[in-house]
This record gives sequence, structure tokens and C-alpha cells, in this order.
Amino acid sequence: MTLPERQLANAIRALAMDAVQAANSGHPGMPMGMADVATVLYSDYLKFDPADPKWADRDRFVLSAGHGSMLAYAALHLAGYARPTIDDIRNFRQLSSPCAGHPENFELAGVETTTGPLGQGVATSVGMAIAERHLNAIYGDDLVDHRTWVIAGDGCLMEGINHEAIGLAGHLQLGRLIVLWDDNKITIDGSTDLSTSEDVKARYTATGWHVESCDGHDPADIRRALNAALADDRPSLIACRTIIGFGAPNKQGTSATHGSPLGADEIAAARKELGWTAEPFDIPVDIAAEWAGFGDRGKALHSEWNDRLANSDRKTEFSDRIVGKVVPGDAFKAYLDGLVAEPPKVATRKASENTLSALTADIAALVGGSADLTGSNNTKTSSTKPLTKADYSGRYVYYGIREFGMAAAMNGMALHGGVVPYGGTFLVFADYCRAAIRLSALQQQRVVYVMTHDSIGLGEDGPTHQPIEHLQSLRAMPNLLVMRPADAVETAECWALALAQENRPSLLALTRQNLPPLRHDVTENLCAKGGYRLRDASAARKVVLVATGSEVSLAIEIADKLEAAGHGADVVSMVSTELFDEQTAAWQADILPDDALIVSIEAGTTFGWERYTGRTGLRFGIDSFGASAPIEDLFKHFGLTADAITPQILAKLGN
Ligand SMILES: Cc1ncc(C[n+]2csc(CCOP(=O)(O)OP(=O)(O)O)c2C)c(N)n1
Ligand SMILES: [Mg+2]
Repeated sequence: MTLPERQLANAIRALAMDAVQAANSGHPGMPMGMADVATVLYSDYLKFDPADPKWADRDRFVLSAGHGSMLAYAALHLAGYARPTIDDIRNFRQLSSPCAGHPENFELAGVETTTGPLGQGVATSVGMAIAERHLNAIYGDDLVDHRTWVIAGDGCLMEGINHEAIGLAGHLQLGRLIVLWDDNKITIDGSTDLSTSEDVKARYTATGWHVESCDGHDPADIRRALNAALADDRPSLIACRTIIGFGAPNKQGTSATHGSPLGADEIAAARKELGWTAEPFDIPVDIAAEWAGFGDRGKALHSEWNDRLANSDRKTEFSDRIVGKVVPGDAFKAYLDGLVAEPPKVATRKASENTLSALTADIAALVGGSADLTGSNNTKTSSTKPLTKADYSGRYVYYGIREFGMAAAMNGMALHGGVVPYGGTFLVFADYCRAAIRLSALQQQRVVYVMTHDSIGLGEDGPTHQPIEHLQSLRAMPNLLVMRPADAVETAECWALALAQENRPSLLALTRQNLPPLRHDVTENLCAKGGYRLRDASAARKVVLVATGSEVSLAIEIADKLEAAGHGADVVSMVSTELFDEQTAAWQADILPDDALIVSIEAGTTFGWERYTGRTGLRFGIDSFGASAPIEDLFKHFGLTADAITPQILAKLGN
């Protein structure tokens, strides 16, 4: 280092305050406060090659405090990544720029994960660190040997998910995970004294973490703390005491710098205070050159790694795995054939387990888990031994009762690459992890949610456990594939579809109760159409019954009764409304013809089904909370039986 490090850090500060000022929107305080820490991290610690942001063995850097996005953009730009360019930064927060308000993984190759919802970055990084240790256990230090670095704010540590995330990380002793806490004692409302008296460091220590503190404006002290973290086998928290908005003489140390432009006067004063004479968006050549050299270390390591990969007899296997090639093989085909030979009457959660037995045998990248409902979610197979701190090569994570932590960790695994995560809980608890499901969808990650006990069909556990609005509310989420299979064949097809989705998560809604086999052919994956005719009307078609999951067999019973009364009725299995909506207009019109009465049946809210039934169709479902009783009593009580529904359809037909 030839220049004073403060000047190198001031490049981040200047870009942050100028970009926020230009956008008239954004958060200068955090980047200005953590600039010194970030500069030390990039100069001497973070392993990266700006020429190849996706190099598999790079360190992962997660800006959990996503509002400080300008810190990430400034560092990527200064370190020599192709994007963001200085023009991208000039256009911070504008439509044309990849420098979005918060960092988005799909906007910039150097952004490892979308952050902004506080707390999730740390929780996501736990999944990255799990994936790293897992792949290291399989491929060794030669190919996989990197760290996950996180910058987190008070908010990230205050959020409830932090408890789940660090509990898991501490338990699994993820020593490659290092969280740099921007310990500035300020949040939006003011001092953290307003809302917390927690001893954060004691909490981390109690959870099995190594904890350090440092002066976040003293590079030597920062290095000392980072070195201590590197030397410790436990995950590390480094409390970096900083001043928010460091360098803005009248506003620093206050929440005024958190989320508003500093204003022209204060920026001028900060330039003076920091000794920064360059024009906005102009980086002095000596500073730019020094920053540009930070990647040299990583470039050299990358080239050595390339040689090791080239000489590895597992080169193809590793490379295929990292890019996410996933192909169901012989075990899956044999399983499908078995379903035709001997159609089982099983719950779809059991059908999912049977499918997974075949898939996990075929596909090494599948890493499963459950939030303490392994026996109920049927997520564990004989191929997936536990992943533990003693053996990271295992493929089954006991997430504990941490649904949100599990979902965020799965996002991290998927983002890391080399792992295709799936994890289970009860469908009703999708609400507990919904914010992470949303980030799976936004980030376009192949994460598979195995959500069992998908209706009142779960019975006696009652209304707290019975999903009502969940299916429709999840279908409302963009880029999430919700699938509710009706039997074992459909369940297998849905799994194949879930694994084929390279750019979106899937959620399988599965029953607790047994369902009769309905499909007896596996020549074509019919679930891929989203909705398809499972049975054609015999008499002239008057009715189309559109049902999902456990209600498809009910629809068949109703169709029998309608046919007996002389009314032809199709039965459509609407496995996935998203996939159905993606079909051609001709397919949709053929499945849901205008000249028939369309009737929807799903043991959940009727809200939203009018988009298929129209206002003139009929919708059967449950628009209240459920109840605690045996399953047969519940379906009767809520009017979801052939005896209750058929007369209403006949009445509508004018009989
Ligand atoms: C889940 C969630 N809740 C609320 C917000 C809105 N928000 C953004 S930053 C922030 C304050 C965070 O304080 P801290 O992490 O200390 O950041 P600092 O002010 O120090 O930069 C809040 C409440 C958010 N982004 N995510
Ligand atoms: Mg803070």
C-alpha cells in the first residue's frame, strides 16, 4: 500500500455521497461508515478475480445491510469489475442502471445475493457457508476452499431471523463465515438505545461464535480482528465500531446520514474534511490504480486454481455440478415405471419421499432438510446422510425449528452453486418463511419447498395447522412455481419439473392423507401443462371440474354423479396455475372451454378461482379457518363432498 488507506476508503465515501446526491435518493451513511473496513477487506482479505466474477472458488461477499448498496457498487467498480461502470454509478437508482436501490444478484455479476430485507443477507450467507463446506468435503481444498464475508448492520442483527441463522451457523461450526457488524449504534429512528439493550456479542458467543471487536476506522485494528477471525475455527462476528456518515462533519454519527442525500453544503464540507478534491464521479488516477491492484492476489490464485481444475480427474463432474446440470437418471425412470406397474394409494408426501429416494440416488447435488418435521415432510432418503460439523459431506440438514432460517439458507446454497437445496415444513408455516421464499423467487433460484399437510385434510391438528389462504397467496407471488399434485405419478412429474426450473423456485403442496392413484401413464409429463384433462366427459360436456391435489379424486366422484344424471363432465387436474397460464391460448381454451360451466374445487380459499371459473362458474373451497376433527368429518363439515357439491352443480345447470 503506497497511499494512506483513508484516501482509498474515501473513494467509496465520495462515490456514495455523490451518487446518492445525484439520485436524490439513497443511503450514504452506511457506506461512509464502513468504507475503511471494506477497503481493508478488498485489499488484503477477499479472494476475488474481477475478470471472472463467477469463479467457483471465489470468496462470497454479502452486503446484508443492503441499503448501503453504494458501498458494494463503489467497491466493485473500484476493484475493476466490468460492471458497474462509472456511468452505471452516475445513474444509481435509475431504470437504466444495474445499480439498483438495493443490490440485486440479477443486475450485477459481482453481487452475490439480493439484499435489502434486513437480516436475510446474514441468513443467506449461512447457506453459502454450508454449501462451501459441503463441496469442500467432497472435492477437497484443491477445488473448494473459500470464505463467506458479510457486512451487516444493527438491523440485520436485530431481526428475528438473525437468531435462527446464527444458531444454525454456530451449531454447524461454519468457521469460514465472518460477519462484519457495522456497530454504529444508529438506526433510522435514532440511537439504538431507543429500542435495544441487548448484549449482541454475548448472544453470539452463547451461540457458538467467535467474537471480536475493533475500531472500524483504524485499518491496523481492523486487520488484527480479521486475522483473529481467520485463525478461529468458529464462525466469527467482528463488531466494527464505526461512525455512520463518517466524514460529513455536521451530520456524521446521526441518523440524518442513514437514508437521505447529505445535501450540497454538507457534501462540500465533507470533501474538505476528507481532503477529497476530485470532482463528483472522478477517481484520482493514483487511487484508482491502487484499487485496481487489489484483485491481483485473487487473479494469481485463480490461475493456480484453473491449473488444478484442469489437472483434476473430476473436472467435468465438478464443472457440471457448479453450473447446475441436474438430470434425473435411471433410478427415477425405474421408479416411474414401477408406479405404472403397481399404482400405489399413498399420501403425496409419501409419494414425494419415494420420488426423492430415486432422485437423491441419481443426483448428488440434491441436499435436503426439514425444519424439524423430517418424519412428517418425508424429506429424508437413504442417500442423504446428515450434514454435521463432523461430516460436511452429508446431504441432509437438520435445520431445527427455523423455517425462515432454513429458507434463507437454501437461497444461499442455491446462489453458491453446486447444490440444489430442498427443504420441508408444513404448508401453513410457509408464512414463517415467506420473506425468504420471496427472495428465492426474486433472485431466480432453484430452491424446492416441500410443504406437506396442505389442507384441512391434515385433520385433528386444527385451524392453526390447516392452510386456507396459503396456496392462493403463494400463487400470487411472481416467479414461484406452486404445484399441487393429485397422486404419485403427478408428484413424480412435479419433482421433475421443479428440478428443471433453473431460474425459479418451486413449492410442492403435498397431502398428509392417502390419495388414490389417478394417472396410469407416464409417457408424457402432463403436469408440465399446468392444467390438463385427466378425464373426458362421456355424455355431452356441460361441466368442467377443475380441481387440485386431494380434490381431484373428489372431482372424479362428482363427475361420475353428473354423468349418471346425463351431464357430461371433464375433470381437469390444475396442478400448477403458473404453468397453465404459460400455455398457449388454444390449450387454455381447450381445457377451459367457454361453453361449459367451470367449477373449481380446492380445499382452501375460493379467492382468485374466479379467474378460471369466471363470475358465472362455481367455486368450492373454504373461506373461513378450519377446525379440529377427523378428516372425514372436516370435509363433510366444510361441504367438500360429492354429495354436497353435486346437487349445487345440478341446480346451476337448471336441474
Ligand atoms: C426487514 C426490513 N425491515 C425494515 C427495513 C427498513 N430499513 C432499512 S434500513 C433500516 C435501519 C437499519 O439500521 P442499521 O442496520 O443500523 O443501518 P444503519 O442505519 O446503521 O445504516 C430499516 C428499518 C428493511 N429494509 N428491512
Ligand atoms: Mg446502524
